[in-house]
Amino acid sequence: MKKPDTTLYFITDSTNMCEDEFLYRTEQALKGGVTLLQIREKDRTTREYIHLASKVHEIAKKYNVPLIVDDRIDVAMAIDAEGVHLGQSDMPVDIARRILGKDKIIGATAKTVEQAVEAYKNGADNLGVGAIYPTTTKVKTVLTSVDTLKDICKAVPIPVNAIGGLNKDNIDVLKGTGISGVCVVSAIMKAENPQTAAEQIKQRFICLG
Ligand code: TZP
Ligand code: MG
Repeated sequence: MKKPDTTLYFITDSTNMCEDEFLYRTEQALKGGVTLLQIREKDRTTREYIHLASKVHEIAKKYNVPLIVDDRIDVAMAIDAEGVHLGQSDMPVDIARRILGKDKIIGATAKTVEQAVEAYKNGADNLGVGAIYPTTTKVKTVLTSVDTLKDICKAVPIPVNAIGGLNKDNIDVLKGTGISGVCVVSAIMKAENPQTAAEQIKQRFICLG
């Protein structure tokens, strides 16, 4: 469980979508080859988050894809998700590790080599680095250069994923950086066909070699 395949890490966003549409699109993405799934909800009550996360978890299990809960260790525990993702203002990785134990996946956001090394030393299993490009997804972030991404990949032995504004037509800049995969929200969530979008992004990433 501790070695997630982060090749195509899809992060969901239910903004402006009814539940059925959201779950349908999430399942389409899984059919398209998503290897790791994260539920990311910023405006939900705890009860709503648990409700939606447990539905997503049921779907993810059908495809044998681990589910990561963004920010909320309590929600992750409530639904027995496979892991959590923690940003720089969320619970520190070492505390989350102590609470969740060694078998859960803990991912962390890093924008500098220092943050990456600290997260790794504190027990993070994987890192998300970005934003590489400006994003239309609601998030407080700044741009991270491809050079910093490369330096982070060299500095830590855990999988590093690029994130932010990525789609099938702009990931070539990531060639040679040492990343293990890409994190994508809108390029899949808002695609006309989430399954095809997932297939194409995965294919393009694999072709980068
Ligand atoms: N962290 C940095 S950028 C981002 C997060 C959560 C959002 C990425 O979304 P998109 O739609 O793939 O640009
Ligand atoms: Mg967060």
